[in-house]
Amino acid sequence: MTYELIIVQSEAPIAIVQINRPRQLNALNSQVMQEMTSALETLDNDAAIGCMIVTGDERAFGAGADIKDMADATAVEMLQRNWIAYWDRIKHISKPVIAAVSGYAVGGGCELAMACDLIVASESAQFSQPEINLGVIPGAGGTQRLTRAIGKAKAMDMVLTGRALSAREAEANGLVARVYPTEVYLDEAKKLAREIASKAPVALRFAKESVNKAFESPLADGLDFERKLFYFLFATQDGHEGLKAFVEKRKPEWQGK
Ligand code: DAK
Repeated sequence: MTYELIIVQSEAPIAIVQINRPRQLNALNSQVMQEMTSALETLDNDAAIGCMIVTGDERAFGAGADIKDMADATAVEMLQRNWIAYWDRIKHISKPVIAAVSGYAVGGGCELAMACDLIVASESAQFSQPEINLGVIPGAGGTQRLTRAIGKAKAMDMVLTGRALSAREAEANGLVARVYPTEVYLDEAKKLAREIASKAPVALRFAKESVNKAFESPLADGLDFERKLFYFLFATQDGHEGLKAFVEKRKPEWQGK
């Protein structure tokens, strides 16, 4: 498949999906979202790939939804564009997805980063939900995922004023997992992706699902879900291989079975 607004690079066992609208600061439109979700789904079905990175460029991860595209849209047109379906498709990717963020992660850009499983940021990254300054509110998870990540006080501050969090603030408040100097953030994200991709694939998939479950269920249900996945892993070859390799003091060899 050929893409116009994203660049997909496969560096098995990882792959990088880069938004490529630098002149618009990687603002997201339907075509970008369509291409990105299709690329992630294709990579999710590629046995050679274990972890994906979504990124922009040094200046902007993404400056949000394309404002020019939305300026004259009616409510019904916005509804019919069914934008939120793209975020749902990203949510259903089974392999881990890292957002490697530098520069602006604004509005839908911040929401896209939060829809990934973890965020690696450059020191120049800044995260904001400035929709209030456009007379609207975040519409792709900005009031929900952000609040779960950083808590009510900081989320209210950001969503009611539009103020940005620096990379360091975002890390201190639990939005970002790791921060690196701008020159190396993408290399570091790739290293992390390779480390993740080296783990047992089924366990990786269940680990991601189980952590994500914590955002969507009461504790008792989440614990129950986790326990069932845990038992299931004892029915996999890799589950036994990992335990035996430890006992035999050798490196495990994963089969993905
Ligand atoms: N859309 C379109 N073009 C954008 C853009 C955007 N979001 N952000 C920047 N650009 C364009 C600028 O218009 C400019 O283009 P030219 O004038 O050169 O043609 C170029 O990118 C460079 O931008 P600036 O000259 O403004 O660059 P600066 O460094 O001075 O400023 C900035 C960078 C990021 C602070 C500034 O560009 C800015 O404030 N941009 C807007 C950021 C913003 O408000 N983003 C939130 C958009 S609303 C939905 C769910 C979610 C959403 C929508 C629907 N559904 C469920 C239906 C999401 C909504 C949003 O994200």
